[in-house]
Amino acid sequence: MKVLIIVSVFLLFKPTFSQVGINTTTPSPASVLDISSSNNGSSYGGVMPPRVTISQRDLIPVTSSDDGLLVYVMDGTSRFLQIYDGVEGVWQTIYPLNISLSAQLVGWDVAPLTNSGPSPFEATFIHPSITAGGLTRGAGMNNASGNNAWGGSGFNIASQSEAITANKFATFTITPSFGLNISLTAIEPYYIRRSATGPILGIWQYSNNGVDFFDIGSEISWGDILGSPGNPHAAIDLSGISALQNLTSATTVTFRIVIWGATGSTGTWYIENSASGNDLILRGNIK
Ligand SMILES: [Ca+2]
Repeated sequence: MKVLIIVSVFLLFKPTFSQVGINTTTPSPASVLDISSSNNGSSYGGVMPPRVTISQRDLIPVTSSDDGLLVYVMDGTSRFLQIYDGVEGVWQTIYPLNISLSAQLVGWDVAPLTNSGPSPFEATFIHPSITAGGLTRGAGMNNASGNNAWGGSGFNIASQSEAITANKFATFTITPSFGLNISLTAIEPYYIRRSATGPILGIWQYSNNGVDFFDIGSEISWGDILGSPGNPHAAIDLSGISALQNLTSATTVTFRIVIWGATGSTGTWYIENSASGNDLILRGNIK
């Protein structure tokens, strides 16, 4: 393809302003480089950014003055544009607008777990638009012997406020990636299994600063089904909670499930393996 490069220097103006046009003799006055896809109206092309693997990208000797440097990362089956963020000192992925509505942001599959699972139990799936902290037992929650489930014991305490004081809760966190806007929509339906002396009550809460927690909905009765897969619980709608909408990377949301009302210290509570895939799922809109 023929390529025309026109450099026009406007000497009449101070300071001088140089423009380069490729496939055009009339680069936009607003541009320093104006690339036309075609110079003949029949053949068209695009701009190819530098293509690198992640290890090749990491060989680029970037400094804070390289704010805005652009590459196209091709690594395994991953494909994404990245721009160097000279303030944070990291490569940031560029996402298209409105990439997903009600996407799965984070999900846990408890099927492979033994002895109530690890703490933290890192998520099975984390959408690239967020970072997530794993399911974590509060200091007042103990390991238990249940398999194919995540949870524990130690919920023999009488009320929500006492359970909070005694750290009888499970938590996880999510933080939107830089440059994205995320609105949380729902926690998918899930199953809870408990033992005969296990906790009977609980409540979901959220916090946007890790300190001040707010109830989501009202107190939940965990149910009387003691065998697998336990008791079904309805989806939790988050779309009406304004503090969980239009989140940015400046905010880490902590979810907390406060649990109480067991009649024995070894009474158990588990998020049960109830689906072939993830058993606890948080959804949200990403743009
Ligand atoms: Ca599962």
